[in-house]
Amino acid sequence: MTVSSPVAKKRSDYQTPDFLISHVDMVFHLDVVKTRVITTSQITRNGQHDRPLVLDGESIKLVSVALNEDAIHDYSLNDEQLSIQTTESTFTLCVETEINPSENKTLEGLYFSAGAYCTQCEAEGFRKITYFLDRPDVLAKYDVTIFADKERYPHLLSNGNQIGKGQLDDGRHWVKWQDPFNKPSYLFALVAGDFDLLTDNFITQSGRNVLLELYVDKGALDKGHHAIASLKKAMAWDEEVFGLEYDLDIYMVVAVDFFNMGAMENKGLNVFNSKFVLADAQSATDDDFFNIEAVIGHEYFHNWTGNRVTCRDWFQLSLKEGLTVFRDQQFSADMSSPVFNRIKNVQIIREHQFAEDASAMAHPIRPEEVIEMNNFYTVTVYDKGAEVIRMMHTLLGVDGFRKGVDLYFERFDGQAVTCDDFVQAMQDATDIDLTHFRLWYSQSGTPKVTVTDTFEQSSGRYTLTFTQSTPPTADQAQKHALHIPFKFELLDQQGMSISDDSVPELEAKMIELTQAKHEITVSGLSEKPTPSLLLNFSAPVKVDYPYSHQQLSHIILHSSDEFSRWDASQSLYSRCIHSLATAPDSPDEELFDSMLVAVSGMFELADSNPALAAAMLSVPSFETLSQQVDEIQVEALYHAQRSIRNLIATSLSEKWLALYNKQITGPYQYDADDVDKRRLRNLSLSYLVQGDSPQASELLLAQFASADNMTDSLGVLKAAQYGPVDQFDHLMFQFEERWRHDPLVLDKWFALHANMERSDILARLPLLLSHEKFSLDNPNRVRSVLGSFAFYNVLGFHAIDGSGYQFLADYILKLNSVNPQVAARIITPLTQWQKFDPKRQELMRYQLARIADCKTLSKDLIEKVTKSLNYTAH
Ligand code: B3K
Ligand code: ZN
Repeated sequence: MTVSSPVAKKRSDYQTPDFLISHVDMVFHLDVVKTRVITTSQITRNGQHDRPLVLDGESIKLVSVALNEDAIHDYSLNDEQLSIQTTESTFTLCVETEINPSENKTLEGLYFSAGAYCTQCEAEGFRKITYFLDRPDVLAKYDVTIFADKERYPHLLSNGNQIGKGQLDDGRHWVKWQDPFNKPSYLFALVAGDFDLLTDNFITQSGRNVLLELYVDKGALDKGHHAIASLKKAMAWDEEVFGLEYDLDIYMVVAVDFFNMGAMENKGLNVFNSKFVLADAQSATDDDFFNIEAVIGHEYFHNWTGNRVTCRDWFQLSLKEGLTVFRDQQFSADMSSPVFNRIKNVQIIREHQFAEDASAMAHPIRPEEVIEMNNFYTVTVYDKGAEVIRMMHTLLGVDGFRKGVDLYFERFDGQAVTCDDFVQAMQDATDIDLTHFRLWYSQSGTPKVTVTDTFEQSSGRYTLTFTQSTPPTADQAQKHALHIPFKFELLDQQGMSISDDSVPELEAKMIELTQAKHEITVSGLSEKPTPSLLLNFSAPVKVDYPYSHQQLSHIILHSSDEFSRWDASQSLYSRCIHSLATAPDSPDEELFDSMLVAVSGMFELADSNPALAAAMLSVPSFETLSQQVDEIQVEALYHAQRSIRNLIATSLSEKWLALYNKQITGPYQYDADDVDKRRLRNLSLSYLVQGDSPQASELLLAQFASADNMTDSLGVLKAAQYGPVDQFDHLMFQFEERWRHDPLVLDKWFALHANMERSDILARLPLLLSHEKFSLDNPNRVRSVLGSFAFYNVLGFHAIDGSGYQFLADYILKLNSVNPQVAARIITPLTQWQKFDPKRQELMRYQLARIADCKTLSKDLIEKVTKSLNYTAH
């Protein structure tokens, strides 16, 4: 079936704006159903032309328009634009609009939820507030005055500095804000509500005092300390590593419960999903603490990479997102374990970005065409974008990279620019030619580097051949060779890294691949070395080399790069799992034995490098394994993964028990040592339950009863998933009793249920959705039930009768009219049908077609469903 779709915007069609806006004065009269917004803009015609002023606007009521203070009526208005014909070249435009914030469930524009007003304008939400040139290359200074009832909304916030406030006789009050920095409309923010406030301060490197304010739900003040501490760390880190100092006198963060994504970097007034702010030992896991630090950092880092220098148009999104993700990754690595962080980054790429490349949504990190911009906040733009920045960091070196970033700010501070501008600055600052490298911005897909080698015993000559190719993607048939910094080393039989100063690539431990094929030769070797390839995942590519399992074990023990030791462990597990999936009746005992010997050795690392040990002792996820095969055989692959885990669990049960017992911690503290211990403890516990260890049940109950923190409580529930259903249900019941008042903890409970491997899962999901605490209006809830099920409940979602797909499709149709952005996010697993067997492909496409038939489908869903249904492999 072929369905038609709304017209896409193309990157190549970019035109400079016809008009510029230097100053905006906004007045908000807040009301839950009838908010009035009066926007007065100083506008100048950009260049010589007589085109009309065309302003964007959506889902708002136009009340009046005045040009230079005279009311006008001869404008034209449609669902998306207000068009005004004028001959003036500089003028004042006053537009009054009316909004219904409580009806706005899209959580974009101005909305009212849980008793507070809040805005979300990126990417194109400002047009749901007023008619405006809602594009990132129109930068203006904003004054904002907010009027609202004082008792219900004591805090009235917007960007910049507070410059006035007052009280009216009717119970309302007002506050006026002024942002001294030019900004695009997507960085505008307004929040009004009754919050508890946590304050702190930070002295910048130049000695300025910055007031830090964290606004949280009433009663949640104690859960804000980690976020504030993280913010201070991020501010200090950016000064130290990039020389970047905060530029306003106040930095505000507001935590809200209803939010479409993680957080938003509005100038001086970040709005956060409460999930990435609130934490205490009892209710938040170590991962939550980690994520809060990372997201607080990410939004803070945007102040320079995104706000001071922003994007010319939305196709350039990776300019700010790829760079800011790279910066938050470096920050997290510096705050905790670099190798553990690198592994996490790479897992996201392998599980999700490679899957996106293999699907109909494949796009380069700088997309070429877009229907709904919100669909392009993707793992490709963000995480592959960060990998592209990381490759430049590798090619330029730490100092070269810093010089490039310095030049970028020197040239472009206060401007809206392109990805090309960024790369040019990196090149000009270092004289390193990045012409070829730029192809990473326009070419989509996952490159594959195939490595082969030969060794001549008689002469000791060893030749390594690297061949790169990128398979065609849904959006692009033709691919070219990329500039790939490929790190590697050669290990001798003692596990030493071989050096030879006549082979510069070997000395540098890196070869820059620029053509389809490269070869290097090393002479005088007495034995064939083992190549350890793509050290630290130096490029977002797949590598193919015919490793023997002895070679993998050798790398696990000896590579000088910790990431590669982990990577080799994952290759070894993958090999076992795929071999069992393809031949379940004839297990390769020799391979399995050698894997078990390697695993056994990993326990030795638990004391000296616990973070690495924990990562190495975990087998690859189903999602990672799926990207290693051409066609996913759901049951075979899933059960093979379970069997290999069981084998590791049962064969090494004594070691797991000893490891469990060794992880002794005092009262909860979020510090690296204790985090490692809890990680190893809970990993051991889950293996003990999987291996049906006689102590398992007792350990689960004891840990559940004694845990003083959420990491250990949740560790019990996760492990209990592998044990008897009755026990799991019982623990879940107790957990719900204890935590039903806490929305963030309840999300974890919902997610655990939705992920459960059980034959009656499709009958249980409706129960979850009718739970009194479930609401389709709340994105966190939707993600925890529907998102967890679709993304991670492999057997339930992919049930061969199609019931999982149908279930998701039913709810996507419901969500379509509530929150299209969230609906378009959770449809992703259904659009990735290409790698499944023909029967499942048909079932998935059938549900997509059902969704496509909806007459009122949002642009967000039309774009994804259409692309997916029209997908043809090149
Ligand atoms: N810039 C925002 C994301 C906006 C998403 C709009 N659909 C958060 C971030 O990346 O920091
Ligand atoms: Zn971001």
